[in-house]
Amino acid sequence: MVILSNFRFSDVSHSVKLPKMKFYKTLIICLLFLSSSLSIYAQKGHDLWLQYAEITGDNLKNTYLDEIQSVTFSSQSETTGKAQEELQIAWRSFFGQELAVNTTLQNKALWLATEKELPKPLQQQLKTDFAHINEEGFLIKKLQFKGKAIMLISAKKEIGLLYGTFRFLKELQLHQPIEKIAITDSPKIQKRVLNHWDNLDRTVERGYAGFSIWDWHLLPELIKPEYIDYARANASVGINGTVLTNVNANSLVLSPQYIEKVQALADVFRPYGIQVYLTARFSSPVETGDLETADPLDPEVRKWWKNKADEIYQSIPDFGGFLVKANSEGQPGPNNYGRTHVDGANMMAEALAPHNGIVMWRAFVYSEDDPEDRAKQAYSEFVPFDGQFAENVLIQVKNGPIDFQPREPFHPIFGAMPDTPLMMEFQITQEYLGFSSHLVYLPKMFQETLETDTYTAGKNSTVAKVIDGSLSHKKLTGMAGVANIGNESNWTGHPFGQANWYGFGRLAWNPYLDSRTIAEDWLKMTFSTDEEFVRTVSDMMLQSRESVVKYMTPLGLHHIMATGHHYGPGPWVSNLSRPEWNPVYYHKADSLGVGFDRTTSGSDALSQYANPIQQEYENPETTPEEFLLWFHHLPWDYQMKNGKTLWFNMSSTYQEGVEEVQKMIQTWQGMKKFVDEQRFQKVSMLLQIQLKEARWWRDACLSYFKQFSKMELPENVPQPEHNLDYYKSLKFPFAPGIRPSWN
Ligand code: GCV
Repeated sequence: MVILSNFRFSDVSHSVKLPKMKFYKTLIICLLFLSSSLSIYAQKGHDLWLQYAEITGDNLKNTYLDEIQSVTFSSQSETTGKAQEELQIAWRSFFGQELAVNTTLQNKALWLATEKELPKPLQQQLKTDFAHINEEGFLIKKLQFKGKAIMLISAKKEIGLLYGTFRFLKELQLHQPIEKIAITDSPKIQKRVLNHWDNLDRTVERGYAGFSIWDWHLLPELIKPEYIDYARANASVGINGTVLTNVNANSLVLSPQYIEKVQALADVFRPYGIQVYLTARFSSPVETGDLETADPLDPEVRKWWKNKADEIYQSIPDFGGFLVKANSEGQPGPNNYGRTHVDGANMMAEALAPHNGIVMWRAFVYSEDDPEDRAKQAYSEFVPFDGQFAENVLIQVKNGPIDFQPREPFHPIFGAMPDTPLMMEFQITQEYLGFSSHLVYLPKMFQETLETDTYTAGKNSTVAKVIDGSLSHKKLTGMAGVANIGNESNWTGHPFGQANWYGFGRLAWNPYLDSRTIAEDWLKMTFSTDEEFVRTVSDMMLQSRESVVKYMTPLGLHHIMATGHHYGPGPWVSNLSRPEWNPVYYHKADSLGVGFDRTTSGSDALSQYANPIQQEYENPETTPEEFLLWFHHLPWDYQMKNGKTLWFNMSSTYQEGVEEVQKMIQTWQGMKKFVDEQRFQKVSMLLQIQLKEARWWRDACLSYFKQFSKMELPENVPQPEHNLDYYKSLKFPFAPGIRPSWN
């Protein structure tokens, strides 16, 4: 896109020799046409939900322009400068004009002022509003001040003014009548962080949208405009932190050479209220060659981390802290020295504490040497440490106990560590949900986890309450999302992948939001405010998550994806060195039935949940059917609630999933008039890939499981296109997102 927009007619015409002029003229005209149309369309994708589409309705446009005739800033900071820039970007795009900036407040002005900058009487008048917001919150209010009609955006801090500005602009994007714009809002979670699994060579682990957006080689000198757009997009939904590097960490990022590069990014993000964090490889003191051990109780090691933290803070005074994957999937950690997670996390916490930095210590641990059900291991390892972590440690827990599956029950750690701040980790990148070629609206899934009752402190102890700290009065709170962003011109590959980034941000700000509202807002800002379009496409988005569960892992099946890259089905895989990496470990299909018995007669993972979950799920008849095979091993002819067999239900659910994708295709075709050609075509083509892959999933899984069930497919389910050997033979050595060493 950048190349095309820099393309100049004169550059080409001079280099063309006369005899070939006609041919080249045609070529150039074609190229120009292509370049202009491509850059317009690519721009739409690049602009995400900040399209600021022209406001055309005369009434609406005139009211907005009449009510807001200028803007006045009481504070002049880098952050309010960004608010000003954003207002101008929006005004030009909405109305084709600049918004006048006045130093003195005029009638019909937008006024940005922090609480302290407001005149005393106004502070007094708004006392109750200010009492309701926190340090990052804001209020937007229409009021009369000294005979002037004012639209006030106020906050305790400058960052609140920027968030308020983005919210105000969102209201305009949603075509909200100006008299209805009255908002008081604050984030309910403190650390709202993207986790980039980006490597220093710019590959992205589980990344499906191209290479990393961080151009390490050219940093710190080259600051790409994309970095600013990234910051704008994040700030617009309230994301206030970014972990730049992969949790499978490289200690090089802690070297002075890289700290300088990180500093350059931190400088770009700071005015947008975004802190940078790094992943810290536990063995760094050894790998840098400085020490012979990384034992967290060794005084030299502790000093090493302290010095490292001091060094980073010298360059980046608002550095956020470290994210650590320790003793997990081959990463080094305190266990290597006979020490515990508490020893490791607290050592780093001690180094960061004087600078107000935090440690996000991951609870994603399981071991090949532990014969225990993998779903139980993290709980068994972490819950006994409840209350022992330092104050500036957040334990980062994945939403479910296995690994970002299309559907998992909530992680039993939520609610089980009342004396430890727990941070949610969602995966926005679709490692197990069709990569960036499947349209799957994830906020629906995130909401499902957040609103689930853990019952750990009686009824209504939802996961959201654990995360926002309200269940057990936590001071430090957080939510992380593994980013789905890459250097694709539209950031996420699939145009609908943007909704997952957007939705993550909205839920991190307020984990009680309804995913339908989020989808509707996103559609209006990204595509069109047309009612028919928004209703139809939001229905499709909300259904999409259930569809992927149906055609990949219905009824509680899980982790039956192909090896390594996790692309496509692989329920037959049984030859991997670690038992819990093999799909057969999870479905346990045999002639007697299918599913993982996690009740008292099996692994007893259920005992990690509170009652009534334990009691209800102990019995297959009272277990929600979407989790049936997660908790039970049942005969193929087990009778389900609809009176049909398990095999019948499994097969028809796979088929339903495929049919739902067909329906999505039809729905999308009907939306052509609302969407620009480029995005319309891209989504259409991707939906065809999704359909092909949904059929592949259905056919491969049913062919495989049929060997055990020995039962016929229901009439409405077509016979698989190929035999099982064919599906088993498929290999994808170059599927994206894979760690080279796992290939
Ligand atoms: C970054 C899963 C993924 C890995 C990922 C790991 C984690 O196992 O497949 O790629 O590693 O989760 O979350 O640490």
